[in-house]
Amino acid sequence: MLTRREALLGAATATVAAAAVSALPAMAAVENVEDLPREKVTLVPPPFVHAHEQVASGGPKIKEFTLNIEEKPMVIDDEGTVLQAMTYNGSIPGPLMVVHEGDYVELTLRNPDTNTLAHNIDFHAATGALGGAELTLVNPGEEAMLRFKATRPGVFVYHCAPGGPMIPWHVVCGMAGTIMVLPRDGLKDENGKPLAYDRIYYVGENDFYIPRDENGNFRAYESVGDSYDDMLQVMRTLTPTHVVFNGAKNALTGDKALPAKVGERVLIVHSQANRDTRPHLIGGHGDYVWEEGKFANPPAKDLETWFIRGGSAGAALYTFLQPGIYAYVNHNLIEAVELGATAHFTVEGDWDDDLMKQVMPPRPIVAG
Ligand SMILES: [Cu+2]
Repeated sequence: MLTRREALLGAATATVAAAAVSALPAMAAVENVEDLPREKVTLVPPPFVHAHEQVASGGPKIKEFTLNIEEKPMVIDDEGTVLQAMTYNGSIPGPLMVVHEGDYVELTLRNPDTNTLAHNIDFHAATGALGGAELTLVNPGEEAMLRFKATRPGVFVYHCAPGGPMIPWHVVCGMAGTIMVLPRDGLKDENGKPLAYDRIYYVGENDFYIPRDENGNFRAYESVGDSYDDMLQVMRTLTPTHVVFNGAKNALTGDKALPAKVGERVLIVHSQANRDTRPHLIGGHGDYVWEEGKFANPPAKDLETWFIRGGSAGAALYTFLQPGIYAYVNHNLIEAVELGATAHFTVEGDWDDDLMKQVMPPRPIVAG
């Protein structure tokens, strides 16, 4: 007869055996990660995006990235106002990283000894360990390597999160970017039909909080550390002095406007790590918009303005149908015009009279 003790022991042994069996494939799977093909990715500064496949041609890979943290002064408007910035790879925003669902992101985060502060990285695309922030805190002169599996498709913010009041300060001083995790078979419309893009641009929006002197002029500081106390006071007002795309007012206008051609499908990835925003393309639309930026959800269609929640990235696909200059703005128009949140697309191609034609030019109204 099986005693209760024997039954329990047996059950325990069986459990151990089952655990051992189930552990085997898991361990094998972990070992297999090291056997996956590797690809070293060279990042490029926004608004541009490194070369990548939209539909993955093979199985999962380990994608290797390096981000160098740079603390440095950056001019953020036409008046020469200087932000003591903190950046990934020297740009605001940090570069857009592209992988496919199921790939492993292997990031080397370097904090050179020329910097003064500790930094790290929190990937909203990652699971556990504060998005990786817990594993990547590096002092000047240190580097850390983090690997995570990209399990959810979409565009996701990454940002510095070194703890306490350092978190918002590092973010509003520039330490945020985006990773795009594409479905292995690419983007799809609401019916599951493939969607492709001919160009991709990455617009990273920032709110800056530059302290003013007693005369109301923006103050300059010797180093990023020097700016902290004063900036914190401005941050606490929740009223930014600048709201800009890609690190500075007019960073994406004039000769830095975003080129496109009539008929091209342009994917605009837009992030805001700290604050809500509402992108709008004047004279254009969002043909397909992933407002929340997550590609497992069907895109919204024909949007006039879309909403990007603070702490997230979104993606909008638009085929330009008319040539001309298109302003791409945060449709809080005060922020667009007064604070800087405006970019321009310069679109070349043929005009389509069917879509728009001036049927009567302005002329005096004749009385009677
Ligand atoms: Cu930082």
